[in-house]
Amino acid sequence: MLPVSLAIGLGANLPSPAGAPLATLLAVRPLLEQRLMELGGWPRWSPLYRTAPLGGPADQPDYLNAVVLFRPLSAAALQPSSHQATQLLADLQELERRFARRRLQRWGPRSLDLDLLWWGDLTACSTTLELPHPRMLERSFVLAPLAAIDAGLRPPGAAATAETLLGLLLAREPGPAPQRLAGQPGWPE
Ligand code: A4P
Ligand code: MG
Repeated sequence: MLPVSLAIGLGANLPSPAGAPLATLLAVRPLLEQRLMELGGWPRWSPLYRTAPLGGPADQPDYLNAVVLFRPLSAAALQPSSHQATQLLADLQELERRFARRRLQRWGPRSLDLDLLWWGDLTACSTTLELPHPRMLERSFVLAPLAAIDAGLRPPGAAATAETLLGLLLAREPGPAPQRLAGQPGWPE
């Protein structure tokens, strides 16, 4: 299990100015990495997954999903203030806007979604920021990438590892499991 960390979930199922969802995720990866590096530390990227849409309109396209797990080096960066977390979320939303994210309906299709899953053991419960992300443990599109980074990882608030939670979820959830994509230039995992 990795020590306390910061995790961000990425998702896309509509084109953006960068192109198809794959092009969007390839383009946003270095920008997100640059923002995280300001905290000092190193990122671990999950593989990309093709996932069936969960919730929202019935006819939306499949998603591409991934997670980046970041281990800050300094103790201070592992104990963020809610102000720092709010600032990071604002920066994630600015990135979403750069890739033409529009909010038209809950769980609707999107060109780019960046969710702050957790940051250290910070808890927050406002409409603008909830931490840990309240639905992450029920989402195979979050758990599969997390388990691929580290099968022994236990997300904050979870009673079991990401891999165990994923197995339980897939056993009771109808529909196709997240499909891991092969590594490629720009996304080698
Ligand atoms: N917000 C509060 N806390 C956070 C946080 N920790 N991270 C607020 C990100 N945002 C946070 O977000 C709505 C509001 O949540 C924002 O104003 C923000 O300040 P949003 O991105 O507009 O809406 P959303 O992503 O549709 O909502 P939500 O509740 O985060 O949805 P989920 O649970 O992330 O589900 N199916 C597949 N296969 N793959 C997907 O990626 N994504 C969703 C969204 C549904 N189905 C999916 C996927
Ligand atoms: Mg979101």
